[in-house]
Order: sequence, then C-alpha cells, then structure tokens
Amino acid sequence: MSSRRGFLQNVLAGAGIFASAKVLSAQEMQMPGDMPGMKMKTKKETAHDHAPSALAETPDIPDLPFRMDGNVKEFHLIAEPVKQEIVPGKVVDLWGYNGSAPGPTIQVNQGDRVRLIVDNHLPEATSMHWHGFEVPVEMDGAPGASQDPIAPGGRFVYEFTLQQEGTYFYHSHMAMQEMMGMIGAFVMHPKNAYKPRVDKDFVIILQEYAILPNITVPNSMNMEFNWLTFNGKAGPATTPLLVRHGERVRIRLINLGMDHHPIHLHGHQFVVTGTEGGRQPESTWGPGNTVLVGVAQSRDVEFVANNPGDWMLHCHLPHHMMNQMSSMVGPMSRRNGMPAGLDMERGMGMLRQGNATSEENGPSLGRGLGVGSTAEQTMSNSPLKAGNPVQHQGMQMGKPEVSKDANSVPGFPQDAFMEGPMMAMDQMVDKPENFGLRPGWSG
Ligand SMILES: [Cu+2]
Repeated sequence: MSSRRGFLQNVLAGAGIFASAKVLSAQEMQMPGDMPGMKMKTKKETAHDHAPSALAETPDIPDLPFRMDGNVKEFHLIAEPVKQEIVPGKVVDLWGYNGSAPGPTIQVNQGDRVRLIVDNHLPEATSMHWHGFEVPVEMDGAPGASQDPIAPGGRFVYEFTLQQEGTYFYHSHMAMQEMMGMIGAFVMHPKNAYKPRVDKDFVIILQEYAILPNITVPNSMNMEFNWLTFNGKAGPATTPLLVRHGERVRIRLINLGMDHHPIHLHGHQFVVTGTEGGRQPESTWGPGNTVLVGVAQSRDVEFVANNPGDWMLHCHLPHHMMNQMSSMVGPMSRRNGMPAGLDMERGMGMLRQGNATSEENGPSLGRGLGVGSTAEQTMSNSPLKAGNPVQHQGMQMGKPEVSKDANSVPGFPQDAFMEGPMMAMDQMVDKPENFGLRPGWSG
C-alpha cells in the first residue's frame, strides 16, 4: 500500500488541489472515482431526485470492504503500527488501521445495521470510539467509562443500527494514539441523496505530526508540528481532486488532531452544507471560501466548479503551509539562538551526535517555546518494565497490559502508562454524582 500512497512534503498547504484546466469529454477523461464500465453522464442526467448517493472518494486512502452476514454489514478493522510514506522517501512510523494512517474509509447507508470487529495488534491497549454516533452507550468505545480497553491481542465487536446521515469518523479513544494517526472516515449516506446532487464527493482527513530530524516516530507530546497531511500525504504528494467544468463538488473535511485548520479554496465560493452532526438546513448556507475545521469537527463544503484552472485547496495557517519549517526558521535567522533549551546549533537541528530523541538531544531539540526544553529527565511514562511503574500518591497503580515485545514497536508507549487503570484516582475525586461509574473510570 505504501507505493500507492505517496508522498508529500508539506503540508496541508498545497495539499489538495482540485482542478479542471479544461472541459474534457467523457471519452478523453477517465475519472478515478468512476465505476468501471460506468457511462459518463451529463449534468442533467445526474439530477434525479430519488437516486441513491454515489460513493464518496478518499484520495490516497482505500475504502474498507465489508461482507454481508444476513442483513448486517460486517467490517473488520485492525489497529496496528503502520509505515506511512507521507512524501516520496519519507516513511514514518505511525499507528493506524489495516496498514494505513488514517485508516480506511467506511461507507454505509442510513438505516444500515453494521458490525465492526476491532482487533488490537498494538503493543498496548486501545479502544474505538464512533465519533458522534447515536448508539447504545456500551457501543461508544470510551475506555474505562463504557467498556474495558481492548488489550493487546484482544478484540471487541461493536454492532449497532445507524439512523444518521453525514460525515462522521472513528478514532482511538486513547489521546496519544490519536496523535499517532488513529482515525478514519465514516460516511453515512442518506436514504435519499442530498439535493442538489453532487457529481463528485471527496473525503479529506487533516492530520499533523511532530517528527524530528533523523527519526521516524512522531513525538506525540509535542505541540508544534512540522508535517501536515491530507489523507496521510503532505503536499505535493497529495492527490489532486479532478473535476469537470460545471460539476457540483462536495468535499468532506475531517479534523482530529491538535490544531484547527482554516481550509481555503481558490477561485470559487462554497457553502458549508454539513458538520460532524450531519446535513445543515439550506437556510444556513452562506457563501464563503474558507472554512475553519476545528478539532473533532467535520465540515462538508459544496460548490460548482465553474472556473477552469488548477486551483489550490489548502490550510491557510502559514506554518501549516510548510513542512519541516516551523521550528527551524526563527532560530536560523537570529544570532542569539534559542530563547530556551540547548545551544543554538542543536536548537537548529544540527545534530552532532545521536538522533533527535536520543539521551543527548532529548526533548529539547527544535522547540521554539521553551516548553519541554530542559534536558531529558526520567519520566514515569517512558518505556519502563511492565509492572514497575512509579507510584503516584492517590493513584490506583496497576500493571498495564502491554505485549511482550512492546519496547521493540516503534512509537511505544503512547497511552499504556497514561490512561486506564494506571492513572485512575477514583477515590480522590469521589462525590455522590460519581456513584455507579465503572471502577477505574477516572483514568
Ligand atoms: Cu492547518
């Protein structure tokens, strides 16, 4: 899969470009989203009122196949470490699903009964949350609160009926794992296609990573990011969204990271037709060309591609338009070096020995804010021997469930020592309103 997904380099910027430089006839152009053998239709022919929705396309990310078990659509998701080539030659160690970060896109129809088998091939516990789904609480995937975390090697089977429609997503409900890539799109198509119908329907997941020089594992604790991706690719390795002149286009933007992203489209005005809660009433559709996609939100935008050209679609935060730049530009242009942390050369990322997260360089490298810029110290959440955690007063320290080879898995640990029973302090926060919650819920 890594050969298919490709490469990018920078950022949300430049990421998706959609464009149609000229009007192409059906014979001239084979669209990637077209079904084999499907005839190209004219605009008029696509405007049926009661036709079902066409599948959405997630460039660079596969759809998750399903099998029917009676009237149940059964999907199988595997949480696992993945190698993701975010730009050509830049392969990073992420955590995702079924070999991909973000994970494969799930598409269902309103009213479907679905079963989602989740296997945990990570070295630590995980849990799957169905973001915004109106499902029974025991299916919500909140570790500790609604279910036990899924142990390494374990499985949890989720099953529910979906009456909603819109752009949703699934993600690990372990905070650090989210920052390792563990999210995927979950599109619920309405019983009757939205009006007006669209000719093209795209999904783009926005993510960001802090990946320091000479290392392939993101620092999921960092608050500055140097690699920003659309569907797991940084620009220019993102895949352009190809549309024909005059087509109505929907783009479903999904954000689950640490930053908000104002996504801007050149050359057109769009309307926001949906959020993470589903379709919006048409009376709310005001024109715009930039939509802020906040953390944990989705936004559907629609527009008519009435202006031929190679148009940019990008996050408009300046640092998000660059890769590998946000931590380096300032120090390199000043004589006084970093305001905090180690010396200037190391602050610039000019490694003289070791790698970026070695003991020598520690967490101080390349940080401009001084946060975490002191020399590395022993932390209780570093790769300790299982069963030998540092006892914090008042916490119910237990033995975290990790796999035998956990310390050899790139990225470990993320949440193994941070969530769940390890961090629970039920007694310390005891109050009447907490009565009846599951033991260890406070973790
Ligand atoms: Cu951004």
